[in-house]
Order: sequence, then C-alpha cells, then structure tokens
Amino acid sequence: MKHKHCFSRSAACLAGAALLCTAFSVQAREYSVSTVLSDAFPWGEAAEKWAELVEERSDGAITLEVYPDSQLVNGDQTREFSAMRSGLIDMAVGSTINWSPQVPELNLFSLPFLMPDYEAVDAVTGGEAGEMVFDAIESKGVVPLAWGENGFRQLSNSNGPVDAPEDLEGLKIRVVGSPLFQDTFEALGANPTQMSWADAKPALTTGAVDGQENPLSVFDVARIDQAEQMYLTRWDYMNDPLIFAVSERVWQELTDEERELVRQAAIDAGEWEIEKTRAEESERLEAIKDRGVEVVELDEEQRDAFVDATASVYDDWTPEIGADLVESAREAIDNR
Ligand code: X2X
Repeated sequence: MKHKHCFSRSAACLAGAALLCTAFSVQAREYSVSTVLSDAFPWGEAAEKWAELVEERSDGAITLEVYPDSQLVNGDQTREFSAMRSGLIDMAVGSTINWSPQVPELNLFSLPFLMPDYEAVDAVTGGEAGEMVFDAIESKGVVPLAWGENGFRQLSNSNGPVDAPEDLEGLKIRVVGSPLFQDTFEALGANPTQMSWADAKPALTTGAVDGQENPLSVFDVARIDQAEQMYLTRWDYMNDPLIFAVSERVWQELTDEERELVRQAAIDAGEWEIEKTRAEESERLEAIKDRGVEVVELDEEQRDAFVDATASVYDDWTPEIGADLVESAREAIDNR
C-alpha cells in the first residue's frame, strides 16, 4: 500500500487552508490488485471496473492499481493466492483454477462437465456451495468478496477436429498448473503439460504443444488462432469463475464503512463483467469462425462420451474437494 498525502481533490487544500489540510489530511491509500489477464480481456476489465467504482465511491480516498499479466508473481499465476495471503499482494481478481493448489475446495469448478449451463454456474456460486467455497478461502487468510467469470473453457488444437475422446489420443495439451487438469486430460488419453499462461502462447506457436483450453474471450483476444490453433471444440467442460478478494492484512486496515464500500464495488463490478462476458460470447464465436477456425459443436451422444471418459476424475477428486461441497453443488444444479 502507498500513501498519497493530502490528496489533491481535497477542498480544504484547494482553499489554501494549509493548517486545516495538515490537521485533517486524508491519506489516500493505494492498493495493488493482481490479475492474470489485462483489460484487453473481460477479466482485466473486471478489475479495472472495481478500481473505478472504489475510487469514485470513496472520493479518491482509496485507489486500486491493477497489475495484470501475473507481474506481481513473476508470471507464476499459481503463486498469486500465497502472495495475497502473505500480504505481498493487497487484492486480486483471480481464477479458481490458479488458487486451487492452496484452496482444494476450488477444484469443484474444474470437475469435468459438472456445470452444464450458466444457470448451473449461478446456482453454485450464488448458493450454499458458493458460501462453503468462500468460507474455505477465508479460513486460509484471504477475504473473498464477489464472483466474476472467465467463462466456459473450450478446447483447441492444431491437429484436426476433436469430437470424440479418441481424437485427443497422444495430443500434447497445455494445461494450467493445477493437478486436476492433468488427471482430466490423461483420462482422455491426451498428453497434458502444465505451464503458465505466460509460456502458453510461445509453446503453441512453436508447436511444443498441440493444443490448449481457454474461454472464447481468451482465444479471441489473445489471437490463439495465430498459434496454429485452427480447430476448436465447444464442449463447455468447465466454467472458470473469478473471485474478487482482499488480503487479511489489508482487510484489517479498513474501517467497517470502507469494507462495505470495497465489497459492494466488487459485487457490482463482478455482476457487470459476468453479464458482459456472457453477452459477448456469440460475437466472439463469429469472429473466431471468420478467421477460418473450424468449430466443432458436440451433440448429446458425443458429449456423453467425454463425460464417461472423465468420470474417474470425480472418484479421485471428490475427497480432496469435500464430499459435502460436491453434493451441495450437485443439489443446487439439479434444483436450478
Ligand atoms: O492460464 C490460463 O489458461 C488462464 C489465463 O485462463 C488462467 O489464468 C486460468
């Protein structure tokens, strides 16, 4: 956190009441916000929106400075949560995937084909399961405030159309640094390689890997098609929610009123970003198709083959995530 003494917009300062200014100087506080993606992507836009709302509503007393590209953790996005916990990072808008090595409950969202549609996502994040996830984060020394969304993750590769697990046989797929993804892609017969986002595009461009998985917005903005990824399978196999959070140290510094302000701004920024991300999906898909990418849509039978092939992931990961949490999420989805 940085202090900006006697912030310029203070009317007292402008009136030249120097003494008053010293006596009542409002120390504008600046906090760092870490993100993996910049504001060229919905993810970074969510963080910028949060910053904008906090600055506006606190009349400049609190400012948030967004640091994209995982730069505060030298590109290693799986260290973001620990850095927030230890107070190196003040705040973050982070992915459940990247924080899952430290918070096993977050693997819930990566269970393959758990959430079939947006209603399912909202039922999980907005219900008891979402609260359980937030409690798990809080018990690790980070204060979660609101949800955002990176989106449903889709599969791309440079080899050919994928509409059955057999098509993935032996393909080298870049996955995020979370062991669950390793298991999912091994169950599908692929050859997964964990690497950071910073390393992903070079690895795709050089052909070190054949494929990757990310939401349409990421594929579109990062121009993954330029990295030979001309086949995309829309399989909606997992939704990647984002979480707005604050380190415990910073939270302790805030007054009750400020906490409420920061929390409400996160909720509003998250809702704004989720709506925008979802509304943009169809344009993104068109843009991707216009660039010549062959898009495969799965019918029910084809989708079921992927569901069956990845069923073992549930056996291995449910104890890790917590059977109660998985059950609560399933109930929420069934009753959505
Ligand atoms: O690394 C990725 O694939 C990304 C950008 O989607 C995440 O940070 C989870």
